[in-house]
Amino acid sequence: MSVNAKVVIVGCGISGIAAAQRLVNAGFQHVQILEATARSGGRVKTGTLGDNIIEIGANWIHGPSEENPVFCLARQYGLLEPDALTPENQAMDVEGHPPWVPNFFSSSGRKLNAEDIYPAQEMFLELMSEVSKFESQGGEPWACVGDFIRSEAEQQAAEKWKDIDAATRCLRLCVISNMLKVECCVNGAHSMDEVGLGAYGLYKTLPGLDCTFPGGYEGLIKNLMSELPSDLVTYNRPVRCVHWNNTEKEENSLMIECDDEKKIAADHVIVTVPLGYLKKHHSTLFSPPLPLHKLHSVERLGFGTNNKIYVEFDSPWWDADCEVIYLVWEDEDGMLDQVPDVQRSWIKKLFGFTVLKPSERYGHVLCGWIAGHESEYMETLSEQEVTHTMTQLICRFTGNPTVTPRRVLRSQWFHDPWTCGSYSYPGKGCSAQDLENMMEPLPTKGSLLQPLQVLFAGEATHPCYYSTVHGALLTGWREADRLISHYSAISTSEPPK
Ligand code: 6YU
Repeated sequence: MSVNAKVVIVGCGISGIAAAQRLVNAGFQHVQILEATARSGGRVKTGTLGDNIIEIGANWIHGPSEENPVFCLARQYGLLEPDALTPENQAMDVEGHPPWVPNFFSSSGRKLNAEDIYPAQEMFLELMSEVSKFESQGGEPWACVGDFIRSEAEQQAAEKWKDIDAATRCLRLCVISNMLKVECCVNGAHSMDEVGLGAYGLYKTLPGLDCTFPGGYEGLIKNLMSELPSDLVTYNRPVRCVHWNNTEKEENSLMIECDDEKKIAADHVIVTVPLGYLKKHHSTLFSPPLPLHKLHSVERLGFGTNNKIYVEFDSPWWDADCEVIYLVWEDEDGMLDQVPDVQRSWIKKLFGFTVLKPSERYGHVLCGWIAGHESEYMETLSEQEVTHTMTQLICRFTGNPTVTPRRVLRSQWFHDPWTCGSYSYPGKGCSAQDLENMMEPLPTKGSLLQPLQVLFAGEATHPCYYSTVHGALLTGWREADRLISHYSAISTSEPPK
């Protein structure tokens, strides 16, 4: 098939790249990507800390197994370690919660006894797995995940832990606050009070124990880009407005206006801008504006911030087998995941660290995780202030006033003007229909206008793998396939010449 229609793709993240790859391979002759920044990859972004490769954006392949296209591509390009390729690794089903070896430290400078903590962790994980089931059942008892967890945990704590001493019971409730903060990071939400209880279960996990790219996630982008024509992407070319149903022009009803005033006529545009960007700029990005039902879904879906703070040390203060460190504040028995005074105590939102492994490769590097408005405030501080606060925090929790980080580096996704946060989650009142609305092309079905003018891809348009790289990639393929089927139908219905 050779198709002359002109397709413009807005954004060169994984979804835009995947759409372009599929269209070019199917014989589309005029495909162009317009990217606002000077690089490809969007939220797949690899950096360095000293000599170490670190991920500023996406970290893991979630569910690396046969059904995950990111896993299959990474395997094909030889980007994974042998461990990740084993059938045992692919078969492990951890439902989004890898069984990492934890260390717990408390705000009074003690390393906590894991046995005291496990009952709280176990209870929390059981409740989260109940949360996932509401979607299929309907009629949920609370509007948000936070309220459900708090009410159930309170009740169960009163029954199950009635005979244990008050200090241990209080500590376990503090652990639940910590677990809620972990979930804020996983979901990219400010608080679990903002995540819809009914819609939480829309997210589907894949089997496979999460793995990383030893040479960096961007290796995937580089490999995909090397298969595309080199002049396909125009960098530093932000799109200001997509004029659809443009009746002024005769040939194309679609015109893409860039920030530098350049105007590009096209037959189709695939918009892959992040939901955060869309929330902020939808009123100027589309003319005429988005239909109301689509706009309501843009508003209902959540898009929050999750940032990383990497910290490197000369020597470890955690156990050799430790994979994750949880920091438990002993004054947080109210099971809350938000701090009362963001400016003074933003650091309390950081749930802890994942440990970069193996240490032979990385040395002693931890990745701190912080979500929400506290994370957005952290972005406004200077590197020195962040380093100082991190140092104080670690000294306090280890009870060792001499522990000093060698280097610190943080991400700043909220203030990235082309992303405006990290990734999407289903907000309160969301349903599967909102994700359907997100992916619906314009003009909507039933219209007599030229079809498939504006198509939508990107992680926030996947019905069950939103917030992931594999979800984003699949949406790029989906929208390319929509156009491919459209043109195959036209070519087969044309009478022979
Ligand atoms: C994953 C992971 N991961 C951590 C952090 C972040 C994300 N994700 P892009 O934004 O890439 O591309 C759009 C482009 O458009 C971009 O280049 C812009 O510059 C451009 N653009 C914008 N405006 C424009 C304009 N006007 N004109 C022209 N161009 C414009 N995913 O699989 N594993 O470990 C993580 C993580 C800190 C920030 C992640 C992870 C999310 C992915 O990075 C993200 O989905 C995709 O890269 C998006 O690709 P895209 O093409 O759509 O947009 C159980 C359960 C609970 C439910 N949730 C669990 C999910 C867990 C998600 N976990 C994520 C965790 C981490 C740590």
